[in-house]
Amino acid sequence: MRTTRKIATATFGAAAMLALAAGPAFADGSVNANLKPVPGSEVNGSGTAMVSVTGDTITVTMAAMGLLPDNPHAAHIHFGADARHECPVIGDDANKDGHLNTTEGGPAYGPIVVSLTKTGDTSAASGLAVDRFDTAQGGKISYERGSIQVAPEVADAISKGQSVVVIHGVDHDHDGKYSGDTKSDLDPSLPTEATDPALCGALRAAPTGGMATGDGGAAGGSNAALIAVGATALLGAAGTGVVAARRRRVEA
Ligand SMILES: [Cu+2]
Repeated sequence: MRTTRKIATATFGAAAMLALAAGPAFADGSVNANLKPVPGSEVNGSGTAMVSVTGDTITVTMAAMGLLPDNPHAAHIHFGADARHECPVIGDDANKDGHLNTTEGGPAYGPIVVSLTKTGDTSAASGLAVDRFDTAQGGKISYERGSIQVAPEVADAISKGQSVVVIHGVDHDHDGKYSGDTKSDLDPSLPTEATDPALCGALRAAPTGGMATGDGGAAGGSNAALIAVGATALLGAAGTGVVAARRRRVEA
């Protein structure tokens, strides 16, 4: 693993220059996000997410804690061309009830473009496929899924740092379950607690300084290694090496 990482890191400088030279048409790359509580959610949690883009496929790694335990948490990548490409602020609380529902966050992060399900379909159609999302045992989510097919414009938006990760499911009344009289804006058969955004983070390109040192910042060691592997993917021609490096990382 150590060897792999050194090689990958060493390749990065060249990859970065290549990406700069190639300009915006060069879409592959990696972005990451610090997940923070959505204002008004009363969630005391945090997390990180990382997405690497290769052509029209993405690999997503996500970890979060402080969520309502043992209940399904829908999680998505959101993007809208007209959105602010950010997490919502309390000023987005259109009905002034002190909480943000998913729709109220729309102007900030746009509609669902990828459903971070554990199995099966990952399109927006699976946005509320509660039986296929993580149930956050102990309030924690640890998620990794590769080979997720996305539309070309979505891959492009993610690479450009315009997409946002949102984990849903809150517990405003602190009764340990999704409940309450207010219905979900997404599915009136569910309480709004089941779908209100809990944690959010805008997926941005990783700062180069954090990758060079491999420590400090929010990325942390293993993320830095993943980012370096993603950067190696920029080299296109080094395709076989990338596959080998990815395998090694998964085994590590
Ligand atoms: Cu969402």
